[in-house]
Amino acid sequence: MERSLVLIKPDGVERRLVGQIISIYERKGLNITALKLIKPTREIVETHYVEHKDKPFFPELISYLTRGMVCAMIIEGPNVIETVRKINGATDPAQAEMGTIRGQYALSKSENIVHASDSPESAEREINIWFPETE
Ligand code: FUP
Repeated sequence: MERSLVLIKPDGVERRLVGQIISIYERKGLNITALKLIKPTREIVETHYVEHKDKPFFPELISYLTRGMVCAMIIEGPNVIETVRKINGATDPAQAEMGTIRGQYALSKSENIVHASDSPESAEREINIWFPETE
């Protein structure tokens, strides 16, 4: 059984899409094993996106993620990392298939509504950041 750290970013919470997005993961048959709404600190978000710290879009990315509430989840299931990234769609919503969350609900590459871990190692690192109490 694999785990993924999934975020519904502030645009998703602001637009009241939390329920609809969670139901997509649930209908697929995946299990949500931890869930919380959190207004993340700059430190949490900078640690989460440390791989992008030298990119030109980093300051914008940090202010986007810290501007409001985020719904953080641990999702478990067989092959969950690949499955959730497929459900979320391409990073750039303009490239995302229409059946995906980003394809349906997002317009911009910088505000792309959801995040999901890209490997088991990333998942464990990100779960430690967002759910330190579960470790
Ligand atoms: P993903 O793994 O799909 O979340 O995508 P990345 O790790 O490549 O990007 C992380 C976040 O950085 C994206 F969700 C949005 C932001 N980003 C930009 O704002 N501009 C870019 O050109 C690429 C990423």
